[in-house]
Amino acid sequence: MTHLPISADLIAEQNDKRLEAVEEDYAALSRKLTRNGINISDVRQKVSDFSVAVPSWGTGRGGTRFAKFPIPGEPTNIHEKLEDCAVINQLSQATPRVSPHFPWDKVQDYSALRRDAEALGLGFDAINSNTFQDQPGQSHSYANGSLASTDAATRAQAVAHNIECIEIGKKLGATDLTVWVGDGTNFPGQQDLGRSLDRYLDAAAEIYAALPDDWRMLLEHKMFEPAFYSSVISDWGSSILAAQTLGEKCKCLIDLGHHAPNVNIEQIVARLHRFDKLGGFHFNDSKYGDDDLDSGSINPHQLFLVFNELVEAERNPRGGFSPSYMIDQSHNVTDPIESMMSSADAIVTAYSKALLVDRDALHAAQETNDVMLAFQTLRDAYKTDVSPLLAAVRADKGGAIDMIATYRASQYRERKSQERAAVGLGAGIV
Ligand code: PSV
Ligand code: MN
Ligand code: MN
Repeated sequence: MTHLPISADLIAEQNDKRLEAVEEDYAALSRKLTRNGINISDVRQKVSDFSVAVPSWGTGRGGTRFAKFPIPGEPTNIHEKLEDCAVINQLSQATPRVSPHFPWDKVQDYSALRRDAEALGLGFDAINSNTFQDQPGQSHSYANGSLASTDAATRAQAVAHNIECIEIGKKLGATDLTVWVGDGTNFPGQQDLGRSLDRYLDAAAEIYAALPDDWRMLLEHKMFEPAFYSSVISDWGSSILAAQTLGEKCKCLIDLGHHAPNVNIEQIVARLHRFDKLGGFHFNDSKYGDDDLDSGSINPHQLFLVFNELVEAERNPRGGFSPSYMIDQSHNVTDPIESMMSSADAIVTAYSKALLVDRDALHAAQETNDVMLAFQTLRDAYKTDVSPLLAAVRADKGGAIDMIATYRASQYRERKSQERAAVGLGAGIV
């Protein structure tokens, strides 16, 4: 029995006001696609089947190391976070899973949490471990690294935490463990660059050995921060080498904010897929570094090009194709529910546009080196306004045509600000 947080009547009432306009625009889009030889129903089915997970940690106001500005009614525990995730999913109909982070998410009873999630129409996605911060009462500090620490007891503690995350994940029905470590150095000479990777690989192999058969370990690389001179798993090269060393069930996860400026991320997608190591994504956007801004807010074209490679990869699966899609964002100045609905929309938009690329025309232009035609084939798809299609898919599934307007009309946050305890001030999270 599901108990969804937003009234279905309110959604229907809000949709009624907008349905006629959506139907008109949808019919025009359908005619345009038919002229291009595309059956809109085929695209509609794929869009309807698409989903992306939301991060439990993204439901609260994030912050910077300078400050955090909480809003009234933000969640104070994992149960309230799930409730907010259910709002995002109910209105967007595109985010049915939550990716938790431990020990940030404090849980007494994992089976009860799973039941809670199910009652809200949610499941769990990749479990994120955390060995980049010390926790109260922890025996060994991560100040000098975790899986790559020079101290064997610290490495063992980091391994044990990751294995505990696998155990938690089993109870929650997850099948992926995402491992990001902040290990690295701030000074030349601080650590031996070769030996620190050796230590990381040995420790990671112990985690890998604890993976159930149907699980995957996703290695998330990041160029810098918190370490500013070198990071142990700094880039996709280090990541794929580690994943190949660890084994078949180890794949690479791309966080869009974790690269040097101007890096061609879509090419990284193609490379990882080529060697069957593309495991998943942390979607976000950035202007300067790992800004964790809303997906598609700065560079929606890059997001489209990433999805163009993903659609290409799906059609040419080689060893397989099942990347996990997750949002990883920090919402410092917006209501996180609104940001994540808008982000999910940007992600589904990029996917839908990538589905519209005339692949035969593109491949023919590539084969004959017709550069402009190849580029225009991508551009035609990118220019297409798919919003009526997305709105129709959402409405069909019980979601909102206008997600933000419907959310505001529901007064959900106002209600929660009466019910929930206030969140403290303080600096934010990584
Ligand atoms: C690190 O910057 C990261 O992208 C990892 O995914 C962490 O788990 C997450 O951010 C924490 O916000
Ligand atoms: Mn990330
Ligand atoms: Mn990050």
